[in-house]
Amino acid sequence: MPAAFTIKRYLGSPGKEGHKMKRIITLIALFSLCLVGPAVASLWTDTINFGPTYVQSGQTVSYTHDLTDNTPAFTPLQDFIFGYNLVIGISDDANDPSYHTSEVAFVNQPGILGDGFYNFSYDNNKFGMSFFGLLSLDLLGKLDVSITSLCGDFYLQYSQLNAKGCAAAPVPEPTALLLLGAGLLGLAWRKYSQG
Ligand SMILES: [Ca+2]
Ligand SMILES: [Ca+2]
Ligand SMILES: [Ca+2]
Repeated sequence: MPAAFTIKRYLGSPGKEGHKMKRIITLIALFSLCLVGPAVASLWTDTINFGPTYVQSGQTVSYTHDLTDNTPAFTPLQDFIFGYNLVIGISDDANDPSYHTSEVAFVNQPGILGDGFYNFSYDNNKFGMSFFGLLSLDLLGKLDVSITSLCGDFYLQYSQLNAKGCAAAPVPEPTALLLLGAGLLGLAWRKYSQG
């Protein structure tokens, strides 16, 4: 049944006082929902290409994923992120094949939960989120990461941040909302007083 027809029938059908009040309250509730404003499910992705960058044994490379300069941009305290992952591409330099089994890279994020050791299967490795990483993304739109070679040397290829959340939807014109609200309330009141 089309929504417009449902509302028309809803307002037009006779009923007892209690039912009418219920309808009025429903309409006011619908109007309030418009004022709060809807949010749109969003995915923000930020990829840093390192060129690649050569990392020698014991060396640390630090970088920051910044979602505030992306298109569309993440706006802290307006948009909201509830989850993310980090995909990091590292390849071996192939100059020291005897070290392949012992090379270790440590990936460090804010907090401890998202930290981990790179698995040298030379595939892209995925790291989960940490609480402090999530906090940093929500408050600043940024995530600090550092990669340290604990043993061996390799090439840092890229780092990709995938963040899931809600973007604040554009807020409708206040005048239009007031007109809509006044219209609905007027209509509801007329039905109520007629009954
Ligand atoms: Ca960025
Ligand atoms: Ca950490
Ligand atoms: Ca190596």
